[in-house]
This record gives sequence, structure tokens and C-alpha cells, in this order.
Amino acid sequence: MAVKLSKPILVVGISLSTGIWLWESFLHSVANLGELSVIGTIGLGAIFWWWQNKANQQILTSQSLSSIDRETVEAAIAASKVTIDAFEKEAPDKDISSLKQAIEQLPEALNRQELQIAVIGGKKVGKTSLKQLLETEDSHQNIQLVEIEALYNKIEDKETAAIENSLASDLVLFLTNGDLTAPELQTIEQLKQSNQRTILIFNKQDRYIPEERAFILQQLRQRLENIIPVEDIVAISASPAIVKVRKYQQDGSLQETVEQPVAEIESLKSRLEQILDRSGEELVWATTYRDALNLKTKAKTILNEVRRDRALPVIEQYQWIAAATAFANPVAALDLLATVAINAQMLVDLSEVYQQKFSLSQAQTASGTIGKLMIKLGLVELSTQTIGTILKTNAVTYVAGGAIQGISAAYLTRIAGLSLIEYFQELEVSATSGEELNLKTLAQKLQNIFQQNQRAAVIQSFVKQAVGRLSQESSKVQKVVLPTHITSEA
Ligand SMILES: Nc1nc2c(ncn2[C@@H]2O[C@H](COP(=O)(O)OP(=O)(O)OP(=O)(O)O)[C@@H](O)[C@H]2O)c(=O)[nH]1
Ligand SMILES: [Mg+2]
Repeated sequence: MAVKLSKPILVVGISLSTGIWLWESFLHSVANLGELSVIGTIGLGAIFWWWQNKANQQILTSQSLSSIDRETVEAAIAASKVTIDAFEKEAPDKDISSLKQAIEQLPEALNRQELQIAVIGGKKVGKTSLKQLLETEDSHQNIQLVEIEALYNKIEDKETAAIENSLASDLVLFLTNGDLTAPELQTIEQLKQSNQRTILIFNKQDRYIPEERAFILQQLRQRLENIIPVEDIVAISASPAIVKVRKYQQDGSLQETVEQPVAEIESLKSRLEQILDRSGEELVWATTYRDALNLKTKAKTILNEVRRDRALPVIEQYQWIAAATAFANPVAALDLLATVAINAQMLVDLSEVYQQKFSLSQAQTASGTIGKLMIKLGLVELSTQTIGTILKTNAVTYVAGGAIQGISAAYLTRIAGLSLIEYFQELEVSATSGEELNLKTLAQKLQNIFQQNQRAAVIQSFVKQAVGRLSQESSKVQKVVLPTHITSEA
């Protein structure tokens, strides 16, 4: 059996050479009557023991991380239901019957007896060979093996579908033919992150001499130390290549024959047997858990689209209010501009859309905080500068006093509003309303949104739109000459 063969050559090598070295240093120490060396030797031994122990502990953690108990799955199903119910209440006109039906079926799916095993890997790694072999040799009635289309074919949709199909299965057999490539490692990490149990199979080991096989297996186990437990990394030959055998005949002539070696998959079979016997139920739980999360993500994505459609007009409304205010009463200080831009009522309205329901006083505190954050991040200064430059380079005669402030206030309102959308979108649908803002997350969102909106084309078209607005405004307030080619399209 290949598992037995896998006595890690590298470790044997290290232990052997460490042993010889320790022995030599021991002799040396005795010869030099160095008590210290003996202590040193013991010390080194202790370090070596500690290092080995540490490695074992790491393997244990990686194993325990992947087990999901029944309660966790039930909680995940309940959380998905909350999201779907919230969705139904908020957007009764949207048809989400398929999501509802799927979530209703999950509790029952927890007791499923049939298992699906996905065979995956790059092109020509031996997926079909292994699947066929297991199907002829395996006695389990309730197991279905599925070959997933080869990965790394450079077609993104196919790649995504392959991973989705793998995650919909209860167990993954990932095939590789030697050391891992970066994309292979990435897939394995992705499966691990999604709580998918994976057995890593080094196939076509017949192409290497025994020492090399053990070395490759050892390397794989080392590289995947924190991702896959050692026992779940095995070496096989699903369909070994024929070998030529040369024999000298009695008459001295050379006879060449070909032999077909038998497949070697014992290591995999015994590991599979163990997993299915001991953890079959847990595999089903984990799949149901992934399904629950998946449904929740789907529901939340559509719900967020609905909410965004409601939130954008709110931002739009407050951005023009801010523009008009700052335009009519141009302020010199940047912090005042931030105050105009971050209207507390906008926060109340947006929080309402996202079922967070800020009170006005909560919103006032939050708007002050956001204003300060925007100043601290340099967003206020940067946007007034950019907008000023755009206005100057496009102005025919002069730009009305207050135009920079007006447009900047509108722009900052927009940035703050869009960032809040991003921020609220990530909150749990069931989260209690009116929670304090997490400033670190919010700052991150502000910076991202600001960067996206700083692209020349985006900001130019915003300025154009704002100038149009302000020229309407200005007819009420004062006579103003605005750059003709900016206003022409507005
Ligand atoms: N030497 C050797 N060759 C193997 C082994 N397993 C599979 N092969 C060969 O590898 C080639 C591909 O095998 P398949 O089983 O078709 O691989 P696959 O991953 O299903 O290939 P695609 O579905 O086309 O991506 C065939 O020529 C097999 O004979 C093995 O253990 N050793
Ligand atoms: Mg195939």
C-alpha cells in the first residue's frame, strides 16, 4: 500500500543526519569532557522534539477547523431564512419562490444518506481513469462519483461552474501529477475556505522511482501542512503505463516483453473507507452548511440591488441640497464644507432603506464623525482641488464664487452616501438596528468609493451635471457666467 511506502524520506534523512551529528558531537564532547556539550545536545534534542510536536499540533488544528456540527448548520439555515423572510417583506413584488423552496428543503437535506464525490483537477491528470476504477471496485451503494470538467482551461465561467459543482458535492478528490502549481494551490485553498473536505491525490506515481515518489508525497504534505491533514494526502497510480521487460534467454538472446502493471489505489481506498465510515454524516452537514450560506448570499445580493435602487435617489436628493446650500453661502473652511455635505437627515433616510433605523441624534453624531473622517483622509481637500482645476481649465470667463464649494459639497455628499450604501450592504440582514458605525470599515469604504470616483471621466461628468444644476440655482440667487461648453450638454 502506497501509504506505508510513504515513510518520509526527507524526515528520515534529516533524523539520520541529525542523529549522526548528535552522536559525533556527543563523542566529541566526551573526548573534550564538555558537560556543556552534553547539555547542549540534550537541548538540541529538545528543540527537535518541540519542532516535531509543533508540526503535529498544526496538523491537528487544520483538521479540527473543518468539522461543522449540526447546530452550526441549523443556525446557518435559520440565518438564511431570516434574510429571505426580510426580503419577502421588503420587496413583495419580487419572485423569490425558488429561494424559498430551496431553504425549506435544507433541514431535511441534513439527513441525506447518499453522498456525492467530485473528482477534480487539471487536464489529463487521470480523473476518468480513477473514477472508473473506483466505480468497478467500490462496493458502496449510496455513493455517486462525478467527474468535474478539467480545471485551468482559461475560461472563467467554466472554472466557476467547476468550483460550484465541487462545493455542491460532499467530498472532493483533487488530482495532481506531482508538485503543485500555483493555480492548483489556489483551488485547494479556496475549497478549504469554503469548508469543503478535500483528499489530495498524487496520481501517476508510477512515473517516478520509489524514492522520488516518497519525496514528492512528503513535499505535498509539507506544502499543505495547514490546509489538508497528512492522512488526506495520498499517492496512487490509477492507470499505470505499460513497462518493457527485457530478459536474457538461455541462448543468450535478449527478449523484450511488455507488462501492464496493476493500478495502485489502496492508499486512497482505505482512506476513503475511513472517512465514509466515520465522517459521512459530517460531510453531509458541511454541504448543507455551504448550501445555506449560498442561498443567503443569493438572497442578500438581490435584496441589496432592490435597496440600492431605493437609496440612490436619496443620495441624489441630498447631494443637490448640499450643492445649493454651499453655493448660496460659500464657506472658506474645509471642515464647514464637510458639515454641509454630510447631512444627518440623509443618514436617517439611508439607514431606513437598510433597515438600520438611525435616530436623528444618532445620525447627527454619525454625520459629524463621517465629516471628520473625510477631512482626516484628505478627501475634502483633494476633491475641492480637483473640482477647482476642472472648473478653471474649462471656464471661459470666471466661475461664480461658491461654485467650487457647491459642486464639492454635492460630490462629497455623493461619496459619503455611496460609501454608506457599501457599508450597510455588508451588514447582516438580521443585525440589530441603529448599531454604532464601525469607523475602520467605513473609512475603508470611503477610500474605495473615493478612488473609484476620482477617475477623470467620472469626476468630469459629475462636474458637468452639477454645473447644470447650479446654473438653474444661480438664476435664483445671482447672475453668474458659467463655462459654455460645460453647460452645453447639461
Ligand atoms: N502513467 C500513468 N498514466 C496515467 C495514470 N492515470 C491516468 N493516466 C493516463 O493519463 C491520461 C489521461 O487520463 P484520463 O483518466 O483520461 O484523465 P482525465 O483527467 O480524465 O483527462 P481529461 O478529462 O481529458 O481532462 C491517459 O492517457 C491515462 O492513461 C497513471 O496512474 N499513470
Ligand atoms: Mg476525463
